[in-house]
Amino acid sequence: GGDSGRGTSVITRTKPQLKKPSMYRVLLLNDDYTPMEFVIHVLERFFQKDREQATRIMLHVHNHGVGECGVFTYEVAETKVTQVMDCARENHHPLQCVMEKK
Ligand code: TYC
Repeated sequence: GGDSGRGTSVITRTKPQLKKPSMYRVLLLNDDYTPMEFVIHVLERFFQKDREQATRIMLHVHNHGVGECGVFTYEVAETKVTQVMDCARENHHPLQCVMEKK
């Protein structure tokens, strides 16, 4: 801040903000009821996976309880979670999708 001669200026930030955005993992959680084919469809539609990648991720979630769909900035991750949860609810499946800071 400018000092007009009486020593009243404040310290202003001069360092340029070049921080990388925080990244968030989007995860699918296993359950006993959502059809495997529906999970594969979700991975293809919302995470741009091909059939082979989608099948591998779905089976990982099925066998381990949780698995990563992708890593995104906060707003993109939040949008993916909402899209998956809305799609699951519309189709009456209990599929759960969450995000976590990396
Ligand atoms: N466990 C489910 C079944 O046996 C399949 C499934 C996989 C469900 C991944 C959710 O995130 C999930 N039909």
